[in-house]
Amino acid sequence: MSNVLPIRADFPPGFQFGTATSAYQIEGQDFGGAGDSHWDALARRKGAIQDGSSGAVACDHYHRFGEDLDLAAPFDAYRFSVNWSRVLPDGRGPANPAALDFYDRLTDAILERGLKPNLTLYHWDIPQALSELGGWRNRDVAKWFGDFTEVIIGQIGDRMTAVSTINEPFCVAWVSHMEGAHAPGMKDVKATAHAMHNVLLAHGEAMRRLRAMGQKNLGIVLNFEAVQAFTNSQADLSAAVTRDAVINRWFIEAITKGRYPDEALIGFEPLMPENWQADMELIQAPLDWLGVNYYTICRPAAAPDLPWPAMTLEAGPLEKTAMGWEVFPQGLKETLKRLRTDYTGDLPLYVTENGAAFDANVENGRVSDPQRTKFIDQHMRAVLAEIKEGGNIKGFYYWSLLDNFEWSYGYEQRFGLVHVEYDSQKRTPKDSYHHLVHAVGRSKSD
Ligand code: IFM
Repeated sequence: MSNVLPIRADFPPGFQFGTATSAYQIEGQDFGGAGDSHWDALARRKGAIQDGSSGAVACDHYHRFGEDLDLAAPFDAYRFSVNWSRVLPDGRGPANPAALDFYDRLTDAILERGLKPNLTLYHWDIPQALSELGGWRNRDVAKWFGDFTEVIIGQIGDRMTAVSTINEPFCVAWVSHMEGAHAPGMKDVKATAHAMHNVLLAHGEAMRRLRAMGQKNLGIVLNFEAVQAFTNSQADLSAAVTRDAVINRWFIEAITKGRYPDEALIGFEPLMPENWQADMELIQAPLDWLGVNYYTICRPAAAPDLPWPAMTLEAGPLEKTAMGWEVFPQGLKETLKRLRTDYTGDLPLYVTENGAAFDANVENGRVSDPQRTKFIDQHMRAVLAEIKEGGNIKGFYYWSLLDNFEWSYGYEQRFGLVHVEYDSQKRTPKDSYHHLVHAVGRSKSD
């Protein structure tokens, strides 16, 4: 096989290659005594999930994790999450022994394959019992999440290489409470303002508990997008500034500078939880690393008739993935550079998610997906360009190891390096998987 991707030797020594997954998207909520999560509740709402599906079975990873980890094994690290509603089916109170046992066995299986476990504590599966108490809108979520953190870290923390608190707080807060696209499916600016703050408060509280437990190598995973105004009109340019403040600046600015951007506070200030300023010290807890998820570019256009933030996101001219997301690798380079120069300096950064959905079927035992390989190539080169300019980028994780439950898109969008045929649960590594293993897999080029 010839090399079509940058190879391990192109990256600095010790650079970590990995794949990423999340619990609700692959495990199968029906198994092992998991409680109802707010995604189960949303999936019961007619029309909420495009193909009417849920995470009930997903990739049946609960039973098939050995086979899946064999597929992850050629890389250095494996990023996965623990499902809050599996560990604490009612959100609080007694832990589910089957869940603790499952994550114990999963951890050992990761280690047995020589993979470094990179654990995400929260990847969107808050128990429905807590969602009914207000979920991320309720300030108590910080205590609930802190307690959950202690339970699961007490069980598997001793074997983790790295731990992050929350995956993509922007999606937890904004996409879920403002756009209504994710559970709990709300469209309410006050709920969003509270969630935007409480998700950071919960991060800060979890960091405090993790440090107190002596857990090492702690981070958070934020998602960023390139932002370009749809046109050069003053109104669109100003919509772009607002969008940038909400998606790209809100979380990192709170964590590294202890403040929220004025351009976002304009919309949120009157609705923020009382005395939010007093929480900024906890939120600013120092990180050991930052996870960066990057997929695409967005193009805000002013829409003065809509309520704040009074904008729509328009399609641009670039090549698109099956999600309709434009392919813009330069944005990854710019994001990493901006983080270095404006926020994180020399802090280690990991690209914890980058990937693309493209549709490709199994034909004669093979899945041909050249667009995905090209996408990976372009984004790996963007990382290399930033490293060359002095960026302290320590790793690159492809999203995702497997095709899986893509939230409100159900099973219709396929991000995996490995194709999953959901009826039979048969896994077929795609061509992109073979290319990536060939380029950076441990057995071939270490
Ligand atoms: O599938 C999601 C993942 O759960 C979080 N980051 C983006 C991915 C693709 O949409």
